[in-house]
Parts: sequence; structure tokens; C-alpha cells
Amino acid sequence: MATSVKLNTGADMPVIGLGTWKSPPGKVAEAVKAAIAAGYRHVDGAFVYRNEKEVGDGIQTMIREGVVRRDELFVVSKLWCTFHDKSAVKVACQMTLSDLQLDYIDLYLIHWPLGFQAGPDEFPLDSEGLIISDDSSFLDTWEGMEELMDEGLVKAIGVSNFNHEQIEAILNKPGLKYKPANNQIECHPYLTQEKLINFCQSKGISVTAYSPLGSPDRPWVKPEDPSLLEDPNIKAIAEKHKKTSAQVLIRFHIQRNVIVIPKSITPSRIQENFQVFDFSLSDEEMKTILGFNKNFRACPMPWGVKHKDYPFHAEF
Ligand code: NAP
Ligand code: SBI
Repeated sequence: MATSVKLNTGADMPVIGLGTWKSPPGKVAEAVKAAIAAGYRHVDGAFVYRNEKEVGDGIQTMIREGVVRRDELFVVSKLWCTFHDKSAVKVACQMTLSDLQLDYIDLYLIHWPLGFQAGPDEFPLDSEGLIISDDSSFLDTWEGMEELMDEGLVKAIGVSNFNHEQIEAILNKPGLKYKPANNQIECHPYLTQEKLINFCQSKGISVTAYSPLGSPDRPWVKPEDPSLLEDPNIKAIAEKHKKTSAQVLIRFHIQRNVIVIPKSITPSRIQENFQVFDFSLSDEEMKTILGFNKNFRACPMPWGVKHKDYPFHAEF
């Protein structure tokens, strides 16, 4: 099984990356170091995670110690929703580059298709608890992303949480200079995303699966929510292969040519999550797992439901 996915830029994107949302600043540098030591060459971050400085510290330590070279790493970051105005895109990217202590990002994504009111508040809400939008269009934001490519600040650009109509809108944009290289979306056995993955891959757009373990540490988790890591059906498949449920949940994506970014700050789990290249799920097991779909979203972004560009009203 290939350990990377070829992007439409020609670059190879390592199929497993370390997720860093919710990784505390005081822990994430050690997590990044443990990941690189375990063989990871891809780190997934974002401005809004408020830990990019410490992610950068972990990366820089490993480069300084000669464990890895910059060109062997694939670093992803994301433009937050309060920076959708075309004039703000470069400012945001430069803040991330400065925090990461890098001179380029391998893949920079528009984090959501939703433009939020600009300002220091990352989630500007009205009196009803709904997002205050800006008047930007993600098609203009995309032009700002294209400028980052031309300036050499990023090697590839893409999107996250875009539905197929929104991707189609970018692909059909008059004067489009660069197609998206990647769409990062929630994906796991309770949200299998068959239509959106087929659509993206048919257009040469790679897919990254976020929250692959079901995001059990998400701040809004409810006791009655379904739990992938505790699912007896996943556990049964794992036991057959003498693997853990997490390893089955990760392997599931690799066999679909989907990149996957499990988050952990626990060194033993960081290692475990990378030990997925020594077994394979049968076609029948893949089909069985696809059958667990229940269209359950761990990250539905409820504050954005009234936004004109809320992505999850569409079927896919
Ligand atoms: P996740 O990776 O599905 O789950 C993370 C949780 O699983 C943590 O509580 C972690 O605990 C635990 N865990 C990790 N490995 C485990 C193992 N082997 N056994 C048992 N538990 C394990 O959740 P996520 O953070 O939501 O998603 C992953 C990444 O995707 C994020 O960190 C972020 O980089 C990205 N993401 C992007 C978006 C977007 O909008 N683009 C949205 C959500 C997530 P410990 O850390 O305590 O070990
Ligand atoms: C945050 F830092 C705060 C809230 C939040 O909710 C949606 C999911 C998300 C996101 O946008 N990207 C993530 O990785 N998690 C997030 C992040």
C-alpha cells in the first residue's frame, strides 16, 4: 500500500498526518517530535488551533537535530474564516509561517467556505449565537490563495469542509489559475462520504479525512453520541487482525486512497496510529465498514447554519 497520495501539483502527500486540533500548546511540540520519531512526515495544523508556534518548535527541533530535513516534511495549515477578504489572505498566511518558523507551507487550505466578520474574535456571534458573516465570496478568497502560490509561500492550495457544489463553483470560476489540490472533510465509518469522495477524486482532487477516530475529545461531545472507538463491530474486525480499533479506523481510509490525520498527544498512541502498513482489510470488510454509515457529524459547525455558504445543507 502506497504511503503517499500524488497531488495534482505533482507533490506526494504522506497518507498519514498528525492532527493537532485540541493539542495543548504545552504538549504539542512533544507530540510532533514523537510523531516524526515514529515515522510521520505530515503534520496538520491551523491558525485557529492557537498552537502553531509550538507545532513549529517541535518541527524545528527535529530539523535541528538532523532527524529530518524540511523537504521531507509535509506541513498543512488553514486560513481561518475571519481572513476571507482577499486582502487578508497573505497577512494570515504570513502569521502562520512566522509561528511555524517556516518559509513555505506544503498545503494551505481555506478552512471553511464560510466568511466571518473580520477581527480578533475568531467566532463572532450575534445575540442568537449565530455567526456574523462578512460579505466575502469564497471565489475571491480563492484568488488570494492563488496569489500565495505565485509568491512561493505555499506549494499547494486546497479547501476544507466544501461540498461538491462549492468545489464545482471553484472549478468553474472564470480565469481559474490553480485547481484545489485537496478537500479536507470529516470522514469515518459513521460518515463515509462516498459521493463527495468519488466526486473529488474524479476531479483529481485528493481527500483528507479528519476526525477519523470520531473526535472523542471534541468540546461538545454528548454521552449519547455514537462512539467509533467503542463500537463492537469495529472492535471485532480489529481483533481478527490482532490490531486496535484505532488502527482499523485509520487503515480504512488508506485503502480508499484517502489521507488521514489522527490526533494524539500520547506517544504510545502516536506510534500505534502509524502501525497500519502491515495488514489489510479485505474487500468484504471494507464493504461492511462502509455499511456502518449513519451520516453522523462530530463537527457540524452549528453556529454557521444560517450562513449563505453553510456547506452541510447540501446532500454532499
Ligand atoms: P480524532 O483524531 O478523531 O480523535 C482524537 C482523539 O482520539 C483524542 O482524544 C486522542 O486522545 C484519541 N486517540 C488518538 N489515538 C488513539 C488511539 N490509538 N486509541 C484511543 N484513543 C486515541 O479527532 P480530531 O482531533 O477531531 O481530528 C483529527 C485532526 O483532524 C484534528 O486534530 C485536526 O488536525 C483535523 N480536523 C480538521 C477539521 C477541519 O475543519 N478541517 C475539523 C476537525 C479536525 P489523546 O490525544 O489524548 O491521545
Ligand atoms: C476550533 F479551534 C474551534 C472550534 C472548531 O469547531 C469546528 C471544528 C474545528 C475546526 O474548524 N477545525 C478543527 O480542526 N476543529 C474547530 C476548531
